Amino acid sequence: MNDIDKLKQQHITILGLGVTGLGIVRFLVRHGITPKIVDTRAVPPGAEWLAHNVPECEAVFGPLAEAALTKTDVIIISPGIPLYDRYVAQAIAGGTEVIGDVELFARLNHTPVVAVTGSNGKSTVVSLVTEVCIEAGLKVGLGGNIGTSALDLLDQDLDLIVLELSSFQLETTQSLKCTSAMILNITEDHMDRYPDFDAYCAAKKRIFQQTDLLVFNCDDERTYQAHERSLSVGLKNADYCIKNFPEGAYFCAMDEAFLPVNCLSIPGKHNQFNALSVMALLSPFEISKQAFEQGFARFSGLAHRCQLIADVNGIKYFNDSKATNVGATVAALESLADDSGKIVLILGGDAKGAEISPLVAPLKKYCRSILCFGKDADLFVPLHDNSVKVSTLQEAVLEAKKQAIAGDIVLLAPACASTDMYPNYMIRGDEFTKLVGEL
Ligand code: UMA
Ligand code: ADP
Repeated sequence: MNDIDKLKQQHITILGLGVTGLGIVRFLVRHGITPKIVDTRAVPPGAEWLAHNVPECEAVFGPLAEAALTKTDVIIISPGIPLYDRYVAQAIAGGTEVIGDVELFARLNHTPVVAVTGSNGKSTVVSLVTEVCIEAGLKVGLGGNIGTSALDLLDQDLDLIVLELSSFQLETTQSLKCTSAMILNITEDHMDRYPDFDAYCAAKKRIFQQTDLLVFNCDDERTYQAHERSLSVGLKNADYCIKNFPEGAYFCAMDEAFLPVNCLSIPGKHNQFNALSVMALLSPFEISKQAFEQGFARFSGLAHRCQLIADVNGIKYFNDSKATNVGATVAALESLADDSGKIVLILGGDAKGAEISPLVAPLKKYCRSILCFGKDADLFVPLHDNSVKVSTLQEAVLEAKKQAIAGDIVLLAPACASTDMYPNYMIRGDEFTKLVGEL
């Protein structure tokens, strides 16, 4: 009996009706399975779609009670809900199997997979992998945490599937077989979800459970696991690294110069690391140098990631609203700063319980001043001699204009999630762009 036939004989509950839940409903319904749907929100994002398209599904919305998750064989859980949730834990203890959408995908998939996790850079790396594959003429599908349900890729005719995986998704995944997989880096994030940093790292390591080629960051030992086939990536001294030659700096693979670094359009050292990661991840596939060169040149970066949005009177404004943790903010400061003390940094929001001390040295070195807003503004204020607390992003932008002088950079890289004040980081970044446009 194949996995779909097995599912047809089981009682299935989908827990969560956001992007993931909807992907699961669509997939199951396509295969003739009618699941029960549960979400703790009174009106989850997918409620209207469900009522219009699959009204026959039993749906229970509102605070979870014991009854909602009992008498079910399998719960397919969304990543926003932790396994330690009281009612989920009770179901597991009672013998119910709990899996994620990526696990269901993995059980059914036969297409080669390249998978990427890490605290920062996932979306950029998987997008660049995809861009290079398209240049190489491959039929490639991109999904996972980047926003498309992995299950939506299953019924397509593809040569390769590229998955961005979050630690939340990996917690409920065990059957994923990857041709190559990488943990880009691990710095503190989501400390409001995990009991400690080790638990967060352990969730990320699950990406390597059945991987043929393991790729790791040579400067971050937590990204490594002993394995018979592995490749290291780093700016220096790695299997994939940058070397200087008389004619300039080159991306190198196993000591061989491959492409000049200046063929990459996206700026900053962290993006050079990302490009090297793409080369290592795609090494099992036969992809021409020309495809890499064109992909690297054409990819102009994703919005809200260290994006130059304006130059007003010699002051450059960068939107890095996707810097939702400390590691990303440090990377932005290190990438953008040519000289010390020329950055006016806007930060704050929901710090998600993170340890913020790694910001102290880079803030001191690179920032003229810091403007702090949002729920955790008071955490950041003491980190710099010249800090100002503001109540809105608008106030922050006006204050930044006063403080910055020609040649400076004003950078929104909040080191925090946006959800205390905005629906998501994109809307925060869009508002910043609009406010800067009004200066
Ligand atoms: N929620 C409830 N009750 C429920 C179900 C969810 O309150 O019954 C809450 C969650 O706690 C969370 C929110 O609703 O705050 C969304 O949760 P979800 O699991 O329904 O999320 P989806 O809409 O399915 O989106 C998820 C990922 N979201 C999370 O992991 C929180 C999306 O990543 C991802 O793009 C999508 O699946 C497709 O794979 C977002 C994200 O923030 C962008 N990811 C985190 C990150 O990148 O740092 C991990
Ligand atoms: P993710 O999907 O992991 O959140 P993104 O590519 O969306 O990654 O980038 C998120 C943030 O991390 C942005 O602020 C970006 O500038 C920064 N970033 C990108 N690549 C790296 C990297 N290799 N190391 C550290 N920070 C990075």
